[in-house]
Amino acid sequence: MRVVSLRKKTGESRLPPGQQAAPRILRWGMDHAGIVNDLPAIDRSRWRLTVDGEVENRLDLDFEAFLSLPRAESISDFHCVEGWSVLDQRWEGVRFRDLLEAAKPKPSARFAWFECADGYATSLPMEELLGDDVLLADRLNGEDLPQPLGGPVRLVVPRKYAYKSPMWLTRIAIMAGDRLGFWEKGYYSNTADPWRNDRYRPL
Ligand SMILES: Nc1nc2c(c(=O)[nH]1)N[C@H]1C(S)=C(S)[C@@H](COP(=O)(O)O)O[C@H]1N2
Ligand SMILES: [Mo]
Repeated sequence: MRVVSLRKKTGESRLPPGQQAAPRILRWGMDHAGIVNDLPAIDRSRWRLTVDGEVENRLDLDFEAFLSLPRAESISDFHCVEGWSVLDQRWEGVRFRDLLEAAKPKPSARFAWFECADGYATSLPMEELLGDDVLLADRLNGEDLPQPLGGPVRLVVPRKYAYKSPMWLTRIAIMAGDRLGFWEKGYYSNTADPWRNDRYRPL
């Protein structure tokens, strides 16, 4: 009896198949999929985010301009494809759809390609990016987003495995067609749906 209620409290029933709840830690160099050995050092005062491609209004934002966009907050769970999940993460930042609106997408805009300061890249179809819970986050759990977790700004897409939540964002290219990201070119799924246990690319 005690074990059952404990599991409910820790939210285990909310976990997608094959996932285990874990505390949020600064995972740098441990078990995120880091592709470089050093943290990309990006000072907020030097940070820039470009939004280009299939848009009428190319954006080149500094941090101050980013902060002037409409702000939003979302509490969500975060699922790494390697099997750990962190529950109830409070992200604050700018909704992807509000940033997209500022860039005035052309009718041809169907995918977004995300580039990061460490050389990582990933992509998502537009319809997966328009939800209330999809944020360009600069704050997490009431603090400025720490650099090891993607600061100054990362994307958060809670309904996908976390390799679709790129850290240290530098560029968003809006595209008419898709292209495969860093892990998706290898054996990870390009659709990446935790609720369907959709971890690997079909052979
Ligand atoms: N730029 C960049 N973003 C990235 C990665 C990366 O290596 N580089 N790893 C991804 C993976 S696999 C995971 S699990 C999460 C880790 O996020 P966390 O540090 O908040 O746990 O970042 C994702 N975004
Ligand atoms: Mo991951």
